[in-house]
Amino acid sequence: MKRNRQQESGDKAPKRNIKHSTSNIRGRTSSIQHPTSIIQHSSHPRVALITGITGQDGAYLAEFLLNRGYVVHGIKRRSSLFNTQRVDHLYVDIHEGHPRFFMHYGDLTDATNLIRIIQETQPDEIYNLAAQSHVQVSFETPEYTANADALGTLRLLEALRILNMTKKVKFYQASTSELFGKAREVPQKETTPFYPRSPYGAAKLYAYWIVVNYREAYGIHASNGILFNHESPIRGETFVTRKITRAAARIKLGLQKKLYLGNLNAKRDWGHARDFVEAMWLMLQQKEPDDYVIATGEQHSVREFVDAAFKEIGIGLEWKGSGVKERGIVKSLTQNSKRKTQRRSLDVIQHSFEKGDVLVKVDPRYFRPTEVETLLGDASKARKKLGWKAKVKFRDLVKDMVREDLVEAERDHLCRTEGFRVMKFHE
Ligand code: NDP
Ligand code: GDR
Repeated sequence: MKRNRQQESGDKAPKRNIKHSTSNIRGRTSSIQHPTSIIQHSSHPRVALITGITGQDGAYLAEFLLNRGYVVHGIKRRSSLFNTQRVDHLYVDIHEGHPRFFMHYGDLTDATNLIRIIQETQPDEIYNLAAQSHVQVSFETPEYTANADALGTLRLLEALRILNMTKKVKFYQASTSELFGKAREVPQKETTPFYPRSPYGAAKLYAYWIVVNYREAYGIHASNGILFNHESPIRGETFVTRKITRAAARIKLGLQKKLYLGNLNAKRDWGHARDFVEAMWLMLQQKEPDDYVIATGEQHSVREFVDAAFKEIGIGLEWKGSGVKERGIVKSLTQNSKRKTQRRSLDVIQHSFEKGDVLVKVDPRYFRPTEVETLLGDASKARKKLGWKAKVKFRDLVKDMVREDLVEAERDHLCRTEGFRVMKFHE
């Protein structure tokens, strides 16, 4: 049986709400266990296999399924550093309880390993969330993106055929609003024609159609969730929303001077990841497989997101200039900007900005070779057939993200002032 440092030391990761798991869990160990260990402890709960378990959606979905009594297996990639921070709070030491959460090393580019994991775990439901998911990065790594995002999906579906599991397993594919790309109609729904605008979008287009094809050809219960952007406090730091909320928090505490962004005019339909993972599960509980748009139906620009995030920390911005010369300037400072932080030692921080200072600038490095300018989803089918509706509103999403990033910034500030090293992340 594989053992990890956590099992050897008996160090059990604290149970906590995933909302709070973003900031304080860096460096926790992983929880790789051999699947035979579950057979001894479980009666007959449903078994889910999640690819991309270490990502934003993987973490929320794992928590969601565990709360419903599932045994959850996740596939994680080998990495030179621990990459399980988002799910460490779900770990239960095998010596201290009856774990229902297990992770296996694997990769969507490795077919034999996927076949073995599916054979060993015998899932009832597979959620294929793993992907090179960054649109801009897909222009730098188009071949790898196609391999993982397009062929990776094919490998999983083929594994089901090879293992003769096409009738046993329900399959969820993480499809995306990026399929609509240069959108042909507003709002976008299941029948809107696709027009992807990036190697990522094109790879996901293949994945979408191969899922439809395997459903029709082999009768697999396979569904595409065409999800619009969804965010959270554990969103990857290089996606625009988290980049903004992190920067707002760090600027407030004097850890960062400015925020550099690309296309401020881009418009997205932003929801909360916690809401969206429920829709994934609902799709697999239906009698028949199908494809669904999942969205909030509300749209905002990147500029509006910046405004909302800075408002949360008490800074009113005004925008001057246009194109690459556009900048966000401090127009007003409200009581919020002086709001007490959680730690008294931070209350004495002197702001390093004042009215008239430029806090946001445009850097053309973040422009994309082809851009998706505007996306807005119509999720009426999901509402009607799945009974699903987004609960978290835009303002609450921004609030949630800024609040958690403030906690993280406070910790960094404290470490720095006490002489400890703070990680410097570069985009
Ligand atoms: P993340 O980028 O946060 O997570 C992606 C996950 O995939 C990570 O666990 C990553 O591992 C893993 N992964 C990447 N490449 C491979 C590979 N070759 N083999 C195995 N695992 C791999 O994405 P999200 O959680 O935000 O999104 C989940 C899925 O939903 C993705 O497929 C994404 O494309 C799609 N999607 C996301 C939307 C969103 O707004 N969040 C909207 C629509 C679709 P590691 O941690 O090691 O990097
Ligand atoms: P997106 O998300 O491309 O929609 O893909 P992202 O947050 O990266 O970009 C959204 C929009 O913001 C603009 N933008 C910037 N983006 C980033 N990352 N960094 C910047 O500095 C910046 N400035 C402006 C972008 O140009 C874009 O228009 C996400 C991913 O989660 C995909 O996996 C998923 O499929 C889609 O959402 C739906």
